[in-house]
Amino acid sequence: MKSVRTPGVLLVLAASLAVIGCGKKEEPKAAAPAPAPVAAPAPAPKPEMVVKIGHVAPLTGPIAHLGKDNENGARLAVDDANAKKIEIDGKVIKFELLGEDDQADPKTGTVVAQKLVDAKVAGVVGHLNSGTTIPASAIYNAAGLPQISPSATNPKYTQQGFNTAFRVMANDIQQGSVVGAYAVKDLGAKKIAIIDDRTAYGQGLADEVEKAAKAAGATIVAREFTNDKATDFKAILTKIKAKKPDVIFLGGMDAVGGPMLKQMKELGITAKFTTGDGGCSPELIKLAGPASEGVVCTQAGLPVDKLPNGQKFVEDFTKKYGQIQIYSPYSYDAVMVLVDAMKRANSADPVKYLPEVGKTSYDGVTGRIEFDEKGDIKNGAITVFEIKDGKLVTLKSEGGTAPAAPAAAAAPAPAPAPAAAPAPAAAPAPAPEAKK
Ligand code: ABU
Repeated sequence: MKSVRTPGVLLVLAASLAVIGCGKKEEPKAAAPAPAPVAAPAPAPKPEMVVKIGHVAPLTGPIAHLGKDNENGARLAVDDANAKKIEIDGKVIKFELLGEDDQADPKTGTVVAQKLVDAKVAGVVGHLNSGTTIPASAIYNAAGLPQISPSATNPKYTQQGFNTAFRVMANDIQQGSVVGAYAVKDLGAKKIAIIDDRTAYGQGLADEVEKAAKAAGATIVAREFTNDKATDFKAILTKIKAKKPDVIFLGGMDAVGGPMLKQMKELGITAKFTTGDGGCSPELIKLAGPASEGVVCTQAGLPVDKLPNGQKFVEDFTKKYGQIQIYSPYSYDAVMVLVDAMKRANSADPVKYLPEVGKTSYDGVTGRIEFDEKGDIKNGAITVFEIKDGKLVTLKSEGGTAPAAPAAAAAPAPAPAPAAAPAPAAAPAPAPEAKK
């Protein structure tokens, strides 16, 4: 049998340790610090992508004020779009406006059009003049770039078979027929004298007015012309005075109309002066002064300050840039139509989003925007104004589609109506009122 023996010294040590162990009061242990919360990793910022939009208008020369008005409208749209931090294809888009000056000159128009193509813009808003818009449109078309003119009204622009050409206002076939009929039926003109500035717009609109006035029963007693840089019209006005017209129509811009009105007054011509959208501006009133009283003119759209989305535009624009001339609301909408098409295509590549431009149904500051197969606005509007007490006063509108009024941001949800009434499709004709 194996004997187990414990050595005496070990026994003593064990006993001593037992005594020490029993006598020690255990110190309270400090609570272990809670593990630091692991911070959730900050979401990676979405990548940014710059999308360039071209804009072209005359920024120098006699109608630079209109070119700047157009460009400022486009600039406001870019600022508003950037404030919305629009995402396309997972990227936050930073829109940049590349503004070019075509000096209202057809040749310069094609040069700056190519410059924008080379700068790889995604689309173009412009040009202002029909005479520059039409030749430039061939360059944009060859590059597959969507182009929306906010102001060129010559019908030829959208009659070339280009799937890239669009306009957001009525054309001069519509405008000419309204002006010609108004001169005869509303102003009672039997004898009409017509002057144009030999531009694509001025001459084209004058031809349409002549056709419509003749169809309504008037006689054209004079057909004279000048140019878009001229400031002395005494020779042609003297010839016209001898024909004793009831109405004079000018196919030209406000820079020509202003001094022409002053010289009509100096020559004692009392015929009613009428003109189209290019002369229907606050600048005409400034240039002609009291000689502008009673002028009747048209614009190729609805009065923006009477439209639900238009009122905010008028406030924002005038705060930032001052008085609206004519087309800035249309250049604002033209930018927004491009942006809207990019969003729907989820791409800023012109190849991918161009087809969406044609399918646009957009409620802009100028009304509902939809395009026909040629790229003209569907149901374009013409508004007739008269200058009274130094202001453009709406007389009547034909055509156009106003969007439904936008919901007030903070308004409580309305109680459901028993039966919803359909929103009227067409804008009611605005009551005569001064245009802001
Ligand atoms: N729509 C009048 C001014 C611009 C243009 O068509 O030439």
